[in-house]
Amino acid sequence: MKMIARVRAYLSAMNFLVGLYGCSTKMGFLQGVRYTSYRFFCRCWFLINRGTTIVPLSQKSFDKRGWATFQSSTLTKYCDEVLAEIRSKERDDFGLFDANGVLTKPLQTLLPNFTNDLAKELDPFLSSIMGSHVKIFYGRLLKSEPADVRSGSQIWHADGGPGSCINVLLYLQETTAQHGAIEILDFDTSKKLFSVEALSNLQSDSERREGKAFLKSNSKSETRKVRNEWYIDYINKNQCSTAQPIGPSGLCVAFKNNTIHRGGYPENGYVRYALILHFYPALSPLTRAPGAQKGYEKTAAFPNNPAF
Ligand SMILES: O=C(O)CCC(=O)C(=O)O
Ligand SMILES: [Fe+2]
Repeated sequence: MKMIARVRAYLSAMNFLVGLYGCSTKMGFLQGVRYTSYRFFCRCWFLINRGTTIVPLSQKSFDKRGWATFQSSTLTKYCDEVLAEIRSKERDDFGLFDANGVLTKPLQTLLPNFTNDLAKELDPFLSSIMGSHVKIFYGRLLKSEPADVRSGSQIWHADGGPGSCINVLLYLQETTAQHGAIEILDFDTSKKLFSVEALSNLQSDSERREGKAFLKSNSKSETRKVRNEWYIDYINKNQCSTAQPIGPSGLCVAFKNNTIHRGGYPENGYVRYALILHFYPALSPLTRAPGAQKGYEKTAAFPNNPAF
């Protein structure tokens, strides 16, 4: 029985590591390979149809580093207008954001032209880092306010969706460290940390305690907390550099869904408004995405079908 459990643990670690290095995801090779194959298909399609205009270097460096930023005066203008609209709505509607700071109305009611306006600006940048056209799976508007302790996405974590997913955070006002700008660990270091964790799962608890490796707890939230402390320890001991992109309203921070990050923890006296969008590879340009009719509500953490 013990032997079977050991073989199972090895196979599961193998599935995890091949998924991580082959498909850039924590979900394992068996689940993640469909998304990576579809991204490959979209990249080939894009390459054939775009010819020489593609910039493969920006896609490669994005894959390695795990994040990139973009800004333009049009985006700033757009985000300023969106924030003015939110602030005016907030005056008459105290329930505009829920207890978690998520907008309670469908995104389109607040931003009717949101895809078309954003698409024109973001499409070239996102296509260059995705290496293909892109489409949106969901969008959420977040208002982050000061709290006594970090919780949820404010502690170090990786989202763990498909490796083809790019998260985009669009700041709706000038965002500094005090506003709770996002902090990101590069993808190469993130992968190293995930590998140590996967390999330490093969050890017994006492072996792990000895090696001071991260120790899983029975509760999910407790495990997240312990993992966060373990990440902080690793980052400090190894002097890993973490990036914290800050900038004017309209700054777009794109990062790999599986790279380690934390954010949205403003200091007292500060508030942060940001739009979070999840992008996936597509065969046609964003401006022609059928999602514009369907809306961008979050119905699941990630799509079941990569070709949604
Ligand atoms: O609010 C933030 O800065 C972090 C958001 C986050 O963790 C995410 O979008 O996955
Ligand atoms: Fe996250």
